[in-house]
Amino acid sequence: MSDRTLVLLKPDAVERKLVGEVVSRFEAKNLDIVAMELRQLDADTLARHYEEHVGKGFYDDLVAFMSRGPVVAMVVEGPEDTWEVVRKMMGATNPRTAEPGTIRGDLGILFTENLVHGSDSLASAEREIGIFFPNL
Ligand code: RTP
Ligand code: MG
Repeated sequence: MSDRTLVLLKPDAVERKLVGEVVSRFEAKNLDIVAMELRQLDADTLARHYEEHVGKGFYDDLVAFMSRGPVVAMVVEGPEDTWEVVRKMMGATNPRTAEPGTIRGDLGILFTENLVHGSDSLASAEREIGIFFPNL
């Protein structure tokens, strides 16, 4: 059974021209990209996407960062547990402590500017795909 998750290549990844590098890693892992679009996010979309973080101390900085330029929104598909496979490839939230070999561990340094988002559960994946690609 195939299984999908939402990935966002954050504005820092686009600015630093790391889109190809990150997409290559997902392709090398033999995951399928079933949707992909460059998109400027607005405050409403971010409030839906990051609903569990609305009102937290870091939320305004997160929104400012996530809307400072376009993101690449993607739906990635694999055979099973795709959200978990992608999160493993992304590494820990803080790039400074993310393991080498992971996207964040290899390519990032700053906490907020951690290059990539991946859904954190199957339920989150379904919810987030519905926000970004409601017609899938
Ligand atoms: P994401 O949702 O972006 O994939 O990241 P994540 O699951 O690894 O981390 P999450 O806890 O969902 O946090 C979302 C983003 O908010 C920023 N953050 N800052 N200052 C802080 O304490 C703090 N905590 C989280 C990070 O940029 C994180 O990616
Ligand atoms: Mg998260």
